Amino acid sequence: MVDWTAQERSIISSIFANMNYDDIGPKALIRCLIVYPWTLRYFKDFGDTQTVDAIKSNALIAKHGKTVLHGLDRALKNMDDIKGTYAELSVLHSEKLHVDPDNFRLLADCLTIVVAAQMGSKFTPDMQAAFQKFLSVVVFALGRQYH
Ligand code: HNI
Repeated sequence: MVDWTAQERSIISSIFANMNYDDIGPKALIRCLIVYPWTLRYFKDFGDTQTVDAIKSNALIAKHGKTVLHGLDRALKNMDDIKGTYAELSVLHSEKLHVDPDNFRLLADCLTIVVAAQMGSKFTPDMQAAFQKFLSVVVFALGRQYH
């Protein structure tokens, strides 16, 4: 069980409250696929992902980016039981999708970078600390089924 301070809870809620999911979700996934091209292997059924431009304009990828970000909502709403919340999603990613769990961290890092770029100087070190702690717990919970 992870302990959250009142300040961490408030920072994490405020970051998500001010987030445009439809913008940030696609940007984070697209960045992940471009920066770490081996992550594309899981998206073979998503149409054209041959070039950077194709990835950027791929509607299925954009839609999936929104799905992933909305997936984080579940953790946000259940911060005291993120592990339990993601038990099923962890099984799906390991047993059905066979996603290498190292990739969760890569996507989480891309999300941090996209949020930082969006927020600029408002993304203070303590905000980054709380946000990355939250994402680390998510990454751990999603990878739990693999351990
Ligand atoms: Ni992920 C499906 C959430 C990381 C590849 N993923 C989902 C779904 C959610 C989700 C929600 C939809 C499940 C359903 O249909 O019931 N994924 C998350 C979250 C993270 C994450 C919260 C981490 C922050 N997924 C990743 C990563 C990869 C990934 C890093 C691969 C690099 N996910 C997939 C694939 C699917 C998927 C592939 C199935 C998509 C489809 O529609 O076929």
